[in-house]
Amino acid sequence: MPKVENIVILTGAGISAESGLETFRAADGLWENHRVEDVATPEAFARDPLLVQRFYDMRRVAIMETLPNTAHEALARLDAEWQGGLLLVTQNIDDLHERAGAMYAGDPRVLHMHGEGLSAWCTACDARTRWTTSLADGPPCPVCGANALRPDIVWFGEMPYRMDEIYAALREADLFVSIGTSGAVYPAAGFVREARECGARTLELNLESSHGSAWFHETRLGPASLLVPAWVDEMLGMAR
Ligand code: BJW
Repeated sequence: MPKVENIVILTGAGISAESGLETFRAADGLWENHRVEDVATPEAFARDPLLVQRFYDMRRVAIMETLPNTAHEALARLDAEWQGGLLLVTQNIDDLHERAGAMYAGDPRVLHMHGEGLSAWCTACDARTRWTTSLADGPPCPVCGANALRPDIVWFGEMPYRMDEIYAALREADLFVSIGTSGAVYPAAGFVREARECGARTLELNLESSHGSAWFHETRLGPASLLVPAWVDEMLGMAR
């Protein structure tokens, strides 16, 4: 492989599956007979805020009951030891990358493009507050007091966070690695194409082929808990 300096990693629900968090397209993507696409939208929130708040209350509890697995830990080790550029973009709203990174000194380089489950966003004053309890009871915003808190989540039809930063990193990347994502949701599904057209080598690690597999130079199939630590060993071995 040519020399690698800058790495961009994209993770999806598959990396947290072995920690016990269900993926979106598992269980037919249903929650209490609602399609996830019908809960995770601003229109759904406007129509039935309590339903949507209950969905995310449940997700918040699940996140807090879950632990990082060996795949999160391996990426945290790569982040701590990799001397070149590295950006870990996650579509996941859990904090398992951060918790795995807490074992190492310094802040992990993690960007949550679809928001964070343990954060509440006040649509009145725009403040974001760490949140670990229910939002369904309609608590006031701790900053401005308005009853305008919603989950700090990017729903369908909304702009994912920090896209400029992500595209800048993709343009500079020598290696783009996608882990445990189906490639069904844009714009994340288009990152492989962007990185490849800008000259990066592209690698996919997934349990099974995804919608975007044809765009990758290489696909390795298997569970993230095995594939990711093995790949990280390879990368750190190469750098020494
Ligand atoms: C394992 C494993 C193991 C299992 N080991 N692997 C038509 C065409 C193109 C786009 C659109 C379109 N119509 C509408 C759109 C836009 C829309 C979209 O993409 N819709 C699609 C349904 C087509 N996108 C948007 O609206 C986005 N905004 C947007 O586009 O703004 C405009 C814009 C334009 C241009 C530039 C920039 C912006 C917003 C998308 C927001 C997504 N939100 C969600 C829910 C919120 C978070 C939450 O509630 O948790 O985010 S949807 C849901 O899907 C969630 C996920 O982050 C996201 C991706 O899912 P992911 O992670 O891939 O999970 P799965 O379940 O799909 O796949 C799991 C994978 O793991 C599988 O491949 C398994 O094999 C694997 N796996 N176990 C390894 N052990």
